[in-house]
Amino acid sequence: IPRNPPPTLHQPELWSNDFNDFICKCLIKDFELRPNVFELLQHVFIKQIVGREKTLQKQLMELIDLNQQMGVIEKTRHERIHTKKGSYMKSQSQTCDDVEDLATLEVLDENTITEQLQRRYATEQIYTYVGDILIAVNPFQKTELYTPEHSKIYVGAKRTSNPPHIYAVADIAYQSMVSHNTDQCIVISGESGAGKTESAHLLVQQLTVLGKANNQTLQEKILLVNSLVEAFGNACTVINDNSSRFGKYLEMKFTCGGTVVGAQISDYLLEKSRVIHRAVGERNFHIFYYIYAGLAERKKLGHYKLSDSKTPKYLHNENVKLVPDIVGNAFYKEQFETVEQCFKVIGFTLELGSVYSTLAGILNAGDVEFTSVASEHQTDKSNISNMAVLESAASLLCIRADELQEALTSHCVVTRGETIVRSNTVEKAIEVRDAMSKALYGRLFSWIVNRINSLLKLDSLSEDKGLNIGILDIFGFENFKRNSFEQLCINIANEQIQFYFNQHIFAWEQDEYLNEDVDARVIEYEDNRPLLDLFLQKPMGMLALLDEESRFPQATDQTLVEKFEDNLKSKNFWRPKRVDLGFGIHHYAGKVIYNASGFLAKNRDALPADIVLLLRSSENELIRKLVTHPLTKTGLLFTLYKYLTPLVGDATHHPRETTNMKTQTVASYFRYSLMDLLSKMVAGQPHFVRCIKPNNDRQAHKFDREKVLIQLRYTGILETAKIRRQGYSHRILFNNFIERYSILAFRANEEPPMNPETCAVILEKVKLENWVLGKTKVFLKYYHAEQLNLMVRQTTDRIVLVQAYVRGWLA
Ligand code: AD9
Ligand code: MG
Repeated sequence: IPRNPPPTLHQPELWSNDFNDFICKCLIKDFELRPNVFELLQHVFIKQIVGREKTLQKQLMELIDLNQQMGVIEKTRHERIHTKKGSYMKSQSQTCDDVEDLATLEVLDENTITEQLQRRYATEQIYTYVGDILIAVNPFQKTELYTPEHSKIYVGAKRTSNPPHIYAVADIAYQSMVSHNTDQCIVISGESGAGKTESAHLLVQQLTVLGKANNQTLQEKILLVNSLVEAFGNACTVINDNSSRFGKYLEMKFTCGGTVVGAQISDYLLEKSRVIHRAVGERNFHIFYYIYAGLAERKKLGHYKLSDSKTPKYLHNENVKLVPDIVGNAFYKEQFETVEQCFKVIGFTLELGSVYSTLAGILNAGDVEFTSVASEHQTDKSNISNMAVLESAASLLCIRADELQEALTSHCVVTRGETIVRSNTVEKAIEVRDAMSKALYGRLFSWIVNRINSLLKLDSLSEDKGLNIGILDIFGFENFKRNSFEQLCINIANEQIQFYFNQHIFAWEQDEYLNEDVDARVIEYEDNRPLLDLFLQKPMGMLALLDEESRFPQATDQTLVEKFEDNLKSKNFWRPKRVDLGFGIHHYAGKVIYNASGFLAKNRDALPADIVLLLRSSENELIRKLVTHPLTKTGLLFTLYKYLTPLVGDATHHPRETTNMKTQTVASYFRYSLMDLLSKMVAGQPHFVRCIKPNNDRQAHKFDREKVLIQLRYTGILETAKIRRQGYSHRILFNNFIERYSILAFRANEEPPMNPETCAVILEKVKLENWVLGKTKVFLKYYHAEQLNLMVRQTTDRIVLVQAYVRGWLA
């Protein structure tokens, strides 16, 4: 008899009555008692209660039988890790008021949710679930959450057995991809500086662990790609020192067995205008500073015709001095080495020099200056006032200086079949110069992304086989003092993503209830469909109107705004009084006043034909490539547009199909990339990570409730919490349900009929409540699924143990 038998074992009636039954009941019902029961078996039962062994053996054999029928069951125990403070461990940290899933809260209002997030944030628990959505509050400091031990415990673990974590999202997406054989898509959203890009990195990191990249270099490459793309696509802004100035969709490719074999990146809407102009306190793309510092270190500034004393115009900033702010900057030097290393690992070797000279060429071009010269026929002609700089630019771009001069200061017009050369005014010449710089940089960026893609192409598997997990990291909603064309595009993209989110969470949920005759209370939510129609409809949507106006040579930004006012009939659009060229949009996330100044030029994004021709004559192969290939991407899935039609109001064409390169506008390309992005997203099963910025000062331990509340409101988290609680987040086909869970209610040799009644029997047997049977599926609350899975696991665990024990015993 065990020295300290648990209290139940002292109950004499249990001892004297049917002891066998008791043992078996303990084994089956009371998991916690198991160790004691085994001890008991060993010490007492076998020796003393002779004659009853047979019955016991028989019952145990049945269990073994069941076990075998279920195939090999592996016992996986995820060992909890202990952090120094011990606060990380769920069991220690979770007080009764502290929840890891907001959808389980009894009281569900804004205040409670904010309070929960704040309380968790105070103890460095930055992650919280709302049903199956992860909220990540930016800690603004290094945390101990990403150690290899963390990485390990989130592999294949039940979601509730560890605290919420971004690694759990990676795991859920991965397991769901492998077990359901479907593509997955992780959408990360949040405002600038909320932590989207960091989250994307962490996901990629964990996915390479899960995907067991057996090929070390591939794994290395996938992780390196980020730093390379960020050097070219990120910049220091007033909000974030490493702000992504483009949207990124990274697809990790896997074999059907789940081994990672490659990756592909799509980029959206690089903010090219940053090359030529930045708001106060902001900087150009990182790469310019990196090469400046790196080339200086190697004493190669001269080779690339960069000065070590005079700051190029494109890098001007109130408080940046070339020396020592850039040239002497140790961080930039280090980054330069990293970038060069990335280039090499990824497989760019020959082109490095060309990349540097293109960048240096852009910087030099930015310094070309013009003066106005009076002429007999035209009052304002332009001349180049610093020929030496122009020559440097030309030599870096490997074109002829006189031809560059001509292309900048004049243009050809064709009238009545005759080609006439007209001089450019100083303003026009500056415009052409900047257009060239923007175009070169934008195309260089796309080229790098394309090259990366071809180098990360799948190792061993053809494109159409295999599975993928996409990770979307796209700029959040923006509302500045002055909002221009770029903000409009960004906000439309966010509007579209919000719509997708709503569709996923609310509409699809409701649809399923309807189809299955399940009565679920209709949840009210803010439908932003009217806004999408306002922007994207044809021919009267805002982007279509913008395109139409861009085709008229005489149109101005003023006529554009008037056109908007005349045609856009929506309560979400208005013209504010006393704001020249202003118009307002009431976005899902709030009201934004835009200034239409420059809209037409930005939309046309015209690169004069003379410049294109000139660059095509470059002796540098890279530059020739940049201007020869069209900007549009290849290999896109047009067929999906049909699928998208209900999403966006109308199907659109690939711009290249209908318009030639000359007339392709930013708006039409943008519409098209939105479609492309969405087509990829809707094709996979979505997962959402909502990043929250706890304060505007980038400070650790500071939680601004008002600020958080606003973000919760416009990311739809409150509605999400509600619907997750009220709705049925798990729907399982009857057959699947019975296959999975019949073990909980039936014996191994029983074959229950595949019908809804069997499902009800199982659910009743395990005493779950509030489930519903639809026409074809069992509707479960999200916590039901977890309870059921836990019970299955406990049962199988028990069987494994019993089997192991009995094997030894019978032997
Ligand atoms: V933007 O829209 O590209 O301007 P993001 O991408 O949302 O923005 P980012 O991921 O760049 O924000 O995060 C901003 C900064 O917050 C980072 O540079 C880190 O210093 C900080 N951060 C974000 N997430 C974490 C984290 N999980 N742990 C530690 C973090 N620091
Ligand atoms: Mg970012």
